[in-house]
Amino acid sequence: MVNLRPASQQLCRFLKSFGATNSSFFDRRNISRAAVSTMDGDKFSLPSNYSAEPSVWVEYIQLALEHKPLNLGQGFPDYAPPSYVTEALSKVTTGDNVLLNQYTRGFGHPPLVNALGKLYSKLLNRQINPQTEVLVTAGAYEALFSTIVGHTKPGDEIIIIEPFFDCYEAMVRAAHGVPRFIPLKPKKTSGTIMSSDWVLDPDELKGLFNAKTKAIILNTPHNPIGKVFNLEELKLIAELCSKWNVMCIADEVYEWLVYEPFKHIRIASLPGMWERTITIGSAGKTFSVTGWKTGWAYGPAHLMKNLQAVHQNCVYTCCTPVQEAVARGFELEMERFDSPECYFHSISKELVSKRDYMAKFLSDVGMVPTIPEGGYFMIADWTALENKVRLNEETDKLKDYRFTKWMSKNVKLQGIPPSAFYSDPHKPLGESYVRYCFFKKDENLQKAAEILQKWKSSS
Ligand code: IK2
Repeated sequence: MVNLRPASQQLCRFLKSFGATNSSFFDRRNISRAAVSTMDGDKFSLPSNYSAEPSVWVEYIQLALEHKPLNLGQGFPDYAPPSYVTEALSKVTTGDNVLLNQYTRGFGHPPLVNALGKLYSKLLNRQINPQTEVLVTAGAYEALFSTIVGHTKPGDEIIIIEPFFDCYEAMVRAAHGVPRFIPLKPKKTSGTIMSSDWVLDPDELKGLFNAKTKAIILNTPHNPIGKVFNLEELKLIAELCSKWNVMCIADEVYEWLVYEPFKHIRIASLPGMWERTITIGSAGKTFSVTGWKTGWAYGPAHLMKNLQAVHQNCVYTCCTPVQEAVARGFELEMERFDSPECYFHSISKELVSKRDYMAKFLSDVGMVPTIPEGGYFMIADWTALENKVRLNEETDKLKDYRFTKWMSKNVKLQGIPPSAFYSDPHKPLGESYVRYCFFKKDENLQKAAEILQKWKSSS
């Protein structure tokens, strides 16, 4: 038997090697009482457009550190990324061109914006200007931030499709915007459920658009459902955006993670949509190097200039060697784009068997998974197992938080509670589910299957 080292233990060791302890990084008890007594009161309280609540990521990384479960929570692979990108990074930092270790152009390192411009010009069948229509950011996170903050005036309404990557709402509120939510709902709850079974009610969507609507945030392929929006769904969104003069913020970080026969359609490629769409991508997701935190946004210059204004006064310029290595990665992939070796095509082939393996082991223990058509997450309804979980041992209000915490501590398998991806009034819609990431070593997925089987058959 192979010596299995759960991903969470690797993460713990990794974080501890930098001095992280098992106590909360955000432990307010550590703040000196003397400091509090002279600086308390409203003057230094957090501005009301920010929330002091730790995000689900902060909370669940801490949970993993403390209880050392097999961690299928956060979205990253637990094995090595393609060697050509990591080798490129080490060559860049030690090579002859020492200036590659210094600041580069603020709106994006020239080789990277040129590579992105070339790639998306081909994919969108239009000439994209790398100087004015592409911006490199500190992860897709910063691309989202620069887009939302750069385009939201107080009172502007932003439509967010639920469940949603949790920072969307926080960023809209930070910009004094008003989030308007619409949930994807499953058409069925038993049998084989595909992510395409999760749909928007077209009338509900139409009813959200009005004169105050500034933007809609569209995430396809979707986290956490794995839905790949189809042409008909995208056409409706496009039609409403044109009718109400609304921009579309297209979060497409999983653009290369799509399982056959499904196809990712870039909404910016639909008639009339280039002019009103900012599309966001991530090197972390594209090359499986999430720790590199490099992303981008592209779109028409008249929309991009607002993002540049936010970026130049916040981040200004991103890590030069990482940008150079990512650019080299793109150059290689563009050369072999039409071959099956191209990572953009081979990655989904590699992941589909992991997806199917996870769907089977979750079903075998009585959970009801939604089979994703894209991305690397799977949600599953766990409520048939409720009688095996001592939910009353956990204090959280929401059941999926209680389920995932209890499982992490007692069964040693960690997932993410999907209610974190809903607005407050709609959180109950996520309570019956858990989200697992299947971009993990086969032996760790096998270990997860064994953990669940053993737990299921225990009395
Ligand atoms: N947009 C979406 C939809 C994402 O999923 C992510 C990364 N999320 O990964 C964490 C998880 O869900 O477990 C981002 C944006 C941010 O991407 P980046 O890492 O490039 O900032």
